[in-house]
Amino acid sequence: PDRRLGWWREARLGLFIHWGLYSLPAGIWNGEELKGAYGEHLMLRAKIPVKDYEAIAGRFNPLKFDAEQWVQAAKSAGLNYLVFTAKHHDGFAMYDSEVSDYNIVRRTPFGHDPLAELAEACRRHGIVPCIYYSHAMDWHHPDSQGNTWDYPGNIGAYEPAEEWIRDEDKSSRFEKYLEEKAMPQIRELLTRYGPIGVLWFDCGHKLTEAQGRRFLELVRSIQPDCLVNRRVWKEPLGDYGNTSDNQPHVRIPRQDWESIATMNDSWGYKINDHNWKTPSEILRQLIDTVSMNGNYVINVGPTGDGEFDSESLARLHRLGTWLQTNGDS
Ligand code: FUL
Repeated sequence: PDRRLGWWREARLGLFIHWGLYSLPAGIWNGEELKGAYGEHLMLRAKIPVKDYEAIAGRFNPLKFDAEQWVQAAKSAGLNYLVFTAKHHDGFAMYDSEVSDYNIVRRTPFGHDPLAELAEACRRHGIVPCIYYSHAMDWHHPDSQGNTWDYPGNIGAYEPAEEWIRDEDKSSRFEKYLEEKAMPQIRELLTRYGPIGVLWFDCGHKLTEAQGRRFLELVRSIQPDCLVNRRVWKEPLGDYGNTSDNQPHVRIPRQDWESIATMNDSWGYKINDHNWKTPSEILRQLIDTVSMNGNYVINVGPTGDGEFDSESLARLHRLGTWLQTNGDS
């Protein structure tokens, strides 16, 4: 594990990027504002039918997307790795996937593969490219978890593994989703974009331990040096632990841990989320985490046009200037 963790312990700081179809409605659906939930959870919270959610793709044309600019922003903020949402819970792949045509290249007028462009830009600037993948939940696939409004027989968004595992139909259909979509997409992600620093899994507590292990082993078999966070299942699987979302002060009593934080309340862009942490609050979280030997990953949710909004940019800028004056490199 030390061989794998070496670069990560040194890197200390990362940028999380939550970008997907949800970035376009930005927390508003049919004129109604999504309250008290993350922007990227819009589909679940507003119970948007697959057909209607799919239609967002037809309007998704982020012409301002510029991988070079995003990576430059991370670089000048002093962040050393970048975690990009290749597929979030909505099931839409933000890369060119042959496993499922429900992806940015095949379904949107934009037609670029942002992951390919980001991975290249990262390598040019010495930033380690990492991939977020929602392996347990997929609200688009008829056999996965979470979407019970289109697929009433499905595993519910908050149904623990101990419950659905006893339901033969639910568990065999969920296996089908794992075999036909999640695992093959992980394989694509690890064979097409060069060496990946971390495969950042999410909500693995919704799997059985055996399923968690299969994902871990899949990653190991393709890229043995790629790190896997514990959300692949839960303790003790994986290389390092994460705090709960936005709990930077909760230290995980292990050597290797990572705290993840938003700048406002949402990970995905939400136009009416103005609850921004001040630059000093963000700095304080960073310092607290690093002083307790943790890694700190700060999030930006780019807009549906493909840009970092000005509030996020201002905060990244502040981090960069502080680190330049006070950092050790
Ligand atoms: C959570 C997810 O449900 C959020 O949408 C976000 O991706 C966060 C980092 O992890 O579990």
